[in-house]
Parts: sequence; C-alpha cells; structure tokens
Amino acid sequence: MPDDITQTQIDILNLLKDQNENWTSPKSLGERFHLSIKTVNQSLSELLRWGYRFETSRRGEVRFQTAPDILFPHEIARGIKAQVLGCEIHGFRSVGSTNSVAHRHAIKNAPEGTVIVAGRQTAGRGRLGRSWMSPPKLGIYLSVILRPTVAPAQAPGLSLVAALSVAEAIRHYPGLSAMIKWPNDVLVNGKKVAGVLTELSAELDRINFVVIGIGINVNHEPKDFSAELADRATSLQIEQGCPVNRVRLVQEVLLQLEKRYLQFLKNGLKDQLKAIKDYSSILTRQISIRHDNKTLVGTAIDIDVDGALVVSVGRRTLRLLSGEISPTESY
Ligand code: BT5
Repeated sequence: MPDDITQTQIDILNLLKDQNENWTSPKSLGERFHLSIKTVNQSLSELLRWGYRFETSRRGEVRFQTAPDILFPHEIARGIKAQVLGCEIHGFRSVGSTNSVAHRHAIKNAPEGTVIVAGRQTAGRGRLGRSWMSPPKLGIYLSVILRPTVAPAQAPGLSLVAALSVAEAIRHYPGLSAMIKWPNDVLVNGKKVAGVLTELSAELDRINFVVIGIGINVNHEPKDFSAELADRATSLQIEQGCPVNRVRLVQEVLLQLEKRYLQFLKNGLKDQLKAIKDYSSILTRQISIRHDNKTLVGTAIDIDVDGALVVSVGRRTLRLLSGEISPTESY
C-alpha cells in the first residue's frame, strides 16, 4: 500500500541509499533517528515486506540493494529533475480516477505542480465518457494540477503539449519511436500506448486550474489487454521486449512536461509545433473524421499554432479544435 509506508521507514531507507556501498548498523540507524534497535529492525522488516531488498553482513549491518517497482511518492521525489511539477506528490494504491482526486486537491488550493499517482484506477476515464483500462502494478496513472495564466481558449493546446512530453519521455528508451495521434494519443508501432485527458475549471476569461491526466501502458503483456483492445493497444514492455522502471518513467514524463509547459506559457505552441508535427502519426494521411454527426474522409494536412488539425475534405479545408479521427489505412 503506497499510502501506508511510514516516514520513519522512508528516513531509514533514504539514509541507507545515501550510504551507497557502505554498511550501516541498526544501532547507528537508531542513534541517528532516535529509535530503539527494535523499532529499526521492525522498520527494516516492513520495508522487506514492501519489496525492498537489503544485504546483511555477518556483523548484522545492512546496505541497500534494490527497490520494488511501486510508484511510491518518496521514490518519485528522490532524484526528480523537474523543479515545479512534483512539488507535492500524493500516492494511492487504488483510486477511482486520479483526475477526480486531483480536481478535489485543486479546489482546496493545491499548488501548481501537485501530482496524484495511483497503482490502479477503478474508474479511469478517457474523453467523452469513455473508460481507461487501469490494471494494478502494470501502468502509470497520474494527474498533474496546472494553473496556467493563459486564456481558456488556449487550454486544448495543453493536451498536445502533454502528448508530446509523454512521447519524448518514451523516446528515451531504445527502440521506442513514440508518435502522437492528434489530439491526445501516444502510439508505438501504430498501437496506443498512452492517452491524455485534459480537464479544465475556468470562468469565461480565466482558467482556475487544469488537470492533465496521463495513462501509460508500461509493463503489460498481451494477455493483460481485453479482447476489445488487443489489436489497438500495446505497452512499452511489449514493444521493447523488457520491463520498464515506472518510477524513472514518471520522473522523465514530469521533466519533459515541465519543459514543454514553460515553453507553452511563454510562446503557446510555437516552439514545439515542429516536434509535434515531426512526431505526428497522421499528417499527410487519409483519415476519417466524425464532425457534426457526419463521418467525413479527408487528408490531414497540418497542425496549426492553436493546435487545430487542418484537414482537406474534397475542396474544403476544415480546422478541427477537438474531435475524433481515425486513419482509413493502417499506420
Ligand atoms: C484517452 O481518452 O486516451 C485519455 C486516457 C487518460 C487516462 C488517464 S489515467 C490517469 C488519469 N485519470 C483518469 O481517470 N484518466 C487519466 P480517449 O481518447 O477517449 O480514449 C479512450 C479509449 O482508449 C477507450 O474507449 C478505449 O478504446 C481505449 N483504451 C482504454 N484503455 C486503454 C488502455 N489502457 N490502453 C490503450 N487504449 C485504451
């Protein structure tokens, strides 16, 4: 239960990690934190139960070996390079939706950059009432609270900013050429590996806050997807052939998102449009578009500086600010 690890356990853990290769005795841990040796040993047993591994010397000293692949806030916070995103991290073993939890924190004035992360979601959601499959231990389910000082009309651009950031974080792993499917999907080898859900609380001319929800399929095997998703979804492990450390990936996503978000605040999408277009999986392709209750077939020709998809349909040119598109041929 990530929400149940105690501060004493975290303090002991961090000290042991700081010691690198050096051995530490339970007695010195006790002295450092004003604890009895019994409490230190209990804490070490609890950490073992969480999946941490330590080496023990013949003299009963310990040294840190490995951490479990659990999205503990203290693991994400340690060594994070983002400055603002992740300033507060709240972790949960299971929630309905991290976006809903983030929304509740935002209303209570949580600062910009607050992150909500969960081991699983029981009501993970996509756009337009769709659901996001969020099984335990395999994926990343996180939401970030932002308070951008831009007009509400600019907010849809943040979905592209987030999709680009996730694609860039994934591209750090060898062989994973992540692409963006406008407006909010990230694909690897033509299959969906991540999705972004941007939710807004705003008045007519002012944004109160934005919640960026990010779901990434990380260590799923093919059997972990429902029959309905089997042909369309994939995970990083499936595409890379080996598991991916979720804590490191969260740190990378937050770092990329912070960089791109700061650019967005300064110049809108201008400085990232080239990367968004370079990674777009649909530009120049024939797509079908659901628009005004009709399905149209056209060619995606551009993404403009507002984040709109420009599509040529017969002799007409449409500018879509949101919507559903699908390729008419495979990627
Ligand atoms: C999205 O919606 O792709 C946005 C997904 C955002 C999920 C995150 S997880 C953390 C945060 N908390 C939440 O409650 N949500 C966010 P959309 O474009 O509407 O796509 C939804 C569709 O993707 C579904 O109808 C399925 O077809 C498909 N889908 C569902 N789960 C999937 C998965 N795990 N992997 C790939 N595709 C999936």
